[in-house]
Amino acid sequence: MSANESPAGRQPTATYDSPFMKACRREPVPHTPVWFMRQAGRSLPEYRKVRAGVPMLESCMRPELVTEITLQPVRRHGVDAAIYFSDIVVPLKAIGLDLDIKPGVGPVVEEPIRTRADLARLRDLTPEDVSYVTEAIGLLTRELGPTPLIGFAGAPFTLASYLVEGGPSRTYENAKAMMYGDPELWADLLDRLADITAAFLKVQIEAGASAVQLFDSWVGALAPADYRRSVMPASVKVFEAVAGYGVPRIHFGVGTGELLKLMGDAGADVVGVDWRVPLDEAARRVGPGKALQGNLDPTVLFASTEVVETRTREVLDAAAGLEGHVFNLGHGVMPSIDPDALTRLVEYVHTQTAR
Ligand code: 1CP
Repeated sequence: MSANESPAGRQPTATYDSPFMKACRREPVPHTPVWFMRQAGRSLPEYRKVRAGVPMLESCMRPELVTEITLQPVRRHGVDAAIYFSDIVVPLKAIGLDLDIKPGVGPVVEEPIRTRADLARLRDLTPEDVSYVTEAIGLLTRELGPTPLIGFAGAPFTLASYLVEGGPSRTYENAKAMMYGDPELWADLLDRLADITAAFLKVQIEAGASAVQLFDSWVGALAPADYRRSVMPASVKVFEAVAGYGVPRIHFGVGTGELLKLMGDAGADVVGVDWRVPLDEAARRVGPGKALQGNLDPTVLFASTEVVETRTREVLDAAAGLEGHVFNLGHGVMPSIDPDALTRLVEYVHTQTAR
């Protein structure tokens, strides 16, 4: 280990010792760290400008553009972490699936995965498939200085929901029909996706990501018993695959009040909580030994500054007894939000929690 390397190996000491990383490790922090899911994106005029005329998936494959977009919210808001600009379907595109991200819709898969024969289309992901990710993270870690970079991937269930449905869904009827009706095919599908996801996270960590977040955004559609039986083993496999790197692993989903304990048990160091469960209650559900991330309702940002501050204070009060807290919204920044409200929110959390 050289002088400017941390115990975790790949990152500078200042990054390893940053408030975000300390909060993830449940160590004392100078102030509560803040970042926002979907902090890069359409809420920022500078994002809309550089993305003009470039399709979403193409923008994810251009290292200079990825670097610029990832840095934008760090420059503007002074957030405590950057999140790598990409999408959860990027590794699936990289292994050759015919999918696209349609404006105003989301990921759309030309031929959904519905049968055992379809599984053959899910080959392993190699670092060469996503060389642009390695390149972009190399550029980013040089630009970011001490600010940590969060890598991410979609969790097997949420990826499967797009692959089996063929696009966004409200009911996940085809995915759940496979899960209930053909548990062996379902288990094999999720296992394939776990391997791809783990490989994708490894690429990001090897390239210099300081932490990783597994987005199981839509897993709140499941009952706990079904989660435990049909989804958790695949997510456990992903977390175990990257455990040896020693980087914080964050596990997030929406509507997961009944799943928080299981999602922590799946192997996360930090459990993401949406706005439906107060953080003190979430901590009781998750149990000891985990930090929590969250959980201001993103729509609160459409209200006055006074209301935002009152609601933020409530989140911070509920978080006061936690072992570690990373402030975030309960889900992503909405495209129509005033970005100044986000800048003010970062400042407010920092001043309110300065120790
Ligand atoms: O042209 C555009 O601007 C398209 C909008 C967009 C953007 C900006 C999509 C399509 N993806 C993204 C970027 C993105 N996707 C990030 C950026 C990094 C950051 O947070 O700053 C991240 C983390 C994601 C991950 C992602 N994609 C998730 C998990 C996070 C979450 O919000 O729960 C999910 C579910 C997706 C699928 C997806 N991609 C895009 C859309 C509109 C959707 C959701 C579609 C649906 O409702 O099912």
